[in-house]
Amino acid sequence: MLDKISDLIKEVSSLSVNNGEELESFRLKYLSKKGVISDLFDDFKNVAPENKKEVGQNLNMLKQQALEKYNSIKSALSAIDENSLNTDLSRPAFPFLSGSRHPISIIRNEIIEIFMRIGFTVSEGPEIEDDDHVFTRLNFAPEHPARDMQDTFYISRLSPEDSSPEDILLRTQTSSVQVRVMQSQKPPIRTVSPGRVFRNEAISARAHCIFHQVEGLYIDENVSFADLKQTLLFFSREMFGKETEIRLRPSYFPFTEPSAEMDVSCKICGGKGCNVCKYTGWLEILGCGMVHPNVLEACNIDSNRYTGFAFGMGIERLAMLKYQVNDLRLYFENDIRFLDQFKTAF
Ligand code: 2U9
Repeated sequence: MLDKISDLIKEVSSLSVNNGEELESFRLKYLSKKGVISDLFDDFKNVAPENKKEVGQNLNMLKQQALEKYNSIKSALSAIDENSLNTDLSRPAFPFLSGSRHPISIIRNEIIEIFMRIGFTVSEGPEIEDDDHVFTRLNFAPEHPARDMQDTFYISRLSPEDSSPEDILLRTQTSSVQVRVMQSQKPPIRTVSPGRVFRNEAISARAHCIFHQVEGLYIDENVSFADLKQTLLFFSREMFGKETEIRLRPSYFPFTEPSAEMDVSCKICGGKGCNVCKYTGWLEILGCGMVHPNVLEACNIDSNRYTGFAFGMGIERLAMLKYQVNDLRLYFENDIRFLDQFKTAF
């Protein structure tokens, strides 16, 4: 009997059980009432008394070993069962909600990156400004209509009728940042200033009281109008494609002289005329000019030694042209259904 028990111990330990069915066969063969171990216990009464102790110990060892093997395989198989429930490949995927860049940020970054490639730095400044940096040093006459309360949001104004350089207001253009750059740095200066600006306008599909600009400034010795034209041609071709043409039309701004407005050839119709370019073949995208000597002097830069060019563009206008979304309000409402459509852009 001892030999039989020791054979069974070896058999139980080497037996491989891989699934529930095999485990049940194992239980029936070794552990059930009609199993081999139970038979051995029945035969135990026939063992000679002097062998009872040794046979009994071995028999108990066999039973214990079979039980432990059964229990450990049972719990391992039920863990596999639970795991396979968790990795049900037919279950719908967990929805990971990813954000997207705002269209205004996408266009702003594109503009900044193009100018950075040709040596422009990025400068930022306060949205709450004083009259001195927004108007006076930019050569706005004291009675200029832009200073009017109907056009500018004032935070504090010494007199409702007259403007004063100490008046505090929301900046109407980011050139105020560049005034600060000129006051604190010596030429050569090559910088773009992106940011929010504020104008006292009724909100509609075509106008908003907040919008975004990128303004550029380049000051050095011998900077000419030809430099301005070539820089803007480079920018336009990087932004709108290498076939793009530009044209400059004379204009007027207090801070530049001469001043111009720049159009790019319409990318949609290739200049032939369509409803986007209103059948002109051209789209107006920015204003520009040579920095007025009065502005250089007001910012402590010698206008006999240095010249410079400047330009400014509204980002919403570029976004409207690029994405053909012509209601300005959509750019400010942050409706997820609108923003989601810019997921593939970055
Ligand atoms: C300094 C001096 C001059 C920046 C310039 C424009 C022309 C211009 C408009 C475009 C559409 C504003 O957003 S908009 O309404 N801007 O036409 N901006 S030149 O001139 C400067 C800048 C800084 C020190």
